[in-house]
Amino acid sequence: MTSPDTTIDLKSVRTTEDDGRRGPRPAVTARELTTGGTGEPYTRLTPVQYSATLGAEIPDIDLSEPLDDAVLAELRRALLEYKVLFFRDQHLTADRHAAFARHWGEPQIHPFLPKAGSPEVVRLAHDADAPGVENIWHSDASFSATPPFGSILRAVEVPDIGGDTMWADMAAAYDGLPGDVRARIDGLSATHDFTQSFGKLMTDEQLAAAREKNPPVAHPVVRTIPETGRKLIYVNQVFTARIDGVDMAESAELLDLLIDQARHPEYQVRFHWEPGSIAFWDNRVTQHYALCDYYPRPRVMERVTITGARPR
Ligand SMILES: O=C(O)CCC(=O)C(=O)O
Repeated sequence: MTSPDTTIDLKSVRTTEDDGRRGPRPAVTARELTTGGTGEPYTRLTPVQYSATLGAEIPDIDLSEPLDDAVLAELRRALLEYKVLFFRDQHLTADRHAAFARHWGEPQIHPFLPKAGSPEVVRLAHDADAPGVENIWHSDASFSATPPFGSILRAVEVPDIGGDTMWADMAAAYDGLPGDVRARIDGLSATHDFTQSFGKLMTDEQLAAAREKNPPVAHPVVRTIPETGRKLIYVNQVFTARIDGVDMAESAELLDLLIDQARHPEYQVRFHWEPGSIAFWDNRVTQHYALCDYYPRPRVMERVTITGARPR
């Protein structure tokens, strides 16, 4: 007896939301992925796009020099379009780094992370004695009532191999959610809390003092970027403790599903650092993950975050 032909017809794989190919978690269905930019041309910058929906390098710019209003306006537009901007060969001092950040708003003082001299510059230094810990998807300081609008990270010392950082576009991820999941999460809020991350490294006394100044805060699960009107998934593995108003099982199920979206490579960009590299990300719409594949070699970064508004 001959065996039946088990070849499948790839045309039968539709780009519908009802895609049962890969089990219970939504997979990325085939659709056109774009940055969502306006299409308006750039006249002062020449962004070089890295990935389908996010990430662009901005060549031919010197961030140590004063920047005129037209360049700043195009940088702002590029940040909204590409969500993370990369710059090479900048070699800024910490002061000039903070001065560049001030173009976009007031630097936010991080309540817990070590500083590099000035209170607005966070220093993330890792080596054999202090292994990297940023290899988990997150957006910076979402435990704050007004989380940073943006973060500007500068490579101070980078390993020759490894130590890349990845970003995920949570607006593209929201767009890719099945309609029934979007219907479930629209209008929900979630509690964000530093206790489950930074809090674990504190003494009881430190924790009590830190909680007083940084109480748990509720943010919408679906956040909207006012400038673009784009909706995005605004929960992350590091700081989101629970979805409010549903039972713990449903909260865990939804958080698991939503946090998982950052892990789809279709929504990601990856950046390899060189001495003098800078990344400037929109901390509202992206999450990031710093690979810890360089241990025990040293890697030193400095970061300035820019105060944001209350998420809506
Ligand atoms: O060191 C990196 O590449 C990213 C650091 C990070 O996760 C952060 O600044 O929040």
